[in-house]
Amino acid sequence: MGLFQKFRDGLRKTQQKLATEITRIVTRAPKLDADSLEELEAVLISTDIGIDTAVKIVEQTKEAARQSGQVDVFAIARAEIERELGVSSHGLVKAPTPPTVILVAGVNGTGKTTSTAKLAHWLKGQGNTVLLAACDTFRAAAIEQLKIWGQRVGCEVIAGQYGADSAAIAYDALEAAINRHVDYLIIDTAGRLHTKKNLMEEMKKMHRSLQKKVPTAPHEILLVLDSTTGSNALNQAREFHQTLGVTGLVVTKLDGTAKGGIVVAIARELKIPVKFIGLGEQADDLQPFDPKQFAEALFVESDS
Ligand SMILES: Nc1nc2c(ncn2[C@@H]2O[C@H](COP(=O)(O)OP(=O)(O)OP(=O)(O)O)[C@@H](O)[C@H]2O)c(=O)[nH]1
Ligand SMILES: [Mg+2]
Repeated sequence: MGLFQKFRDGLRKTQQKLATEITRIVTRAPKLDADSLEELEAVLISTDIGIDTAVKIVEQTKEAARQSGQVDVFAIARAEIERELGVSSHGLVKAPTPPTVILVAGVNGTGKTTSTAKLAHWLKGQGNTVLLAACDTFRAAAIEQLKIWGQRVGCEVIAGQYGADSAAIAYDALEAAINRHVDYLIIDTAGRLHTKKNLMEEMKKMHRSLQKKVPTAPHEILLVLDSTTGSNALNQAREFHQTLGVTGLVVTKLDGTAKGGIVVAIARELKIPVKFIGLGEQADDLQPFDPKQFAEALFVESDS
């Protein structure tokens, strides 16, 4: 399956909702009267795209209708989304000398462990060697979960005991990554609420521990956000960013929601690049984020 088709399939719930509703509004009132424009705004907002973006799309639609009477709402929306998300996609940072160290953070259940494994799978597909570190020593079965994923995607997992100091395991894993000359080390961490000070301190400790070994590590701090949690995801991101200095976002579970517009709201509000999106539960369901493809997958009239 091509990359774009993956995007299309994963975002189908949001796309179908938009296509159905926009088509209904435009068909009923091609000249787009005030009521229709209001309805259009409500539909856009219902996908969590954010009020500012919804208003901009509606304003442009109104202007286009005034000028020509012929309006392609989909094209207007695509252009606006692309403009807001920025033209270029942001790849992963690469350390000048390997290993590139990626720390994966987020609240409970957002998809950290699966995204860690999917990212390893993707990096391997690009010809890299990858080592995983099981630094969630807290949740029952978290270590086994990562080990199973490790087998699935063909990556070794460095792990310790439950209850062990996650910073010490991160340090050992980095040492192992250096000794084995791997290209990437990806560190899975325990789910933590952004409001819990001691848990956020633990993240910082992990960070310092890595820096003792490699001063520039971690090279990426990826925050995993669950798209189905709406504005909560935004609040989480703000707090994590303040404490940790997040370098990129992974927005997961977009396949399970009709509120995929949240990606736009997140990117605009936080100014942190969305680097990957999760579009399913399989190893190859994590895709590098591409603003143009995203806009095209979301706003398309027919379901071809
Ligand atoms: N449909 C779908 N499910 C996902 C996606 N990403 C993760 N999941 C599912 O979400 C659930 C939680 O994923 P985990 O990776 O265990 O989440 P976590 O953040 O590591 O959870 P904790 O370690 O408990 O904090 C699992 O059932 C995953 O299969 C996605 O992009 N799409
Ligand atoms: Mg986990």
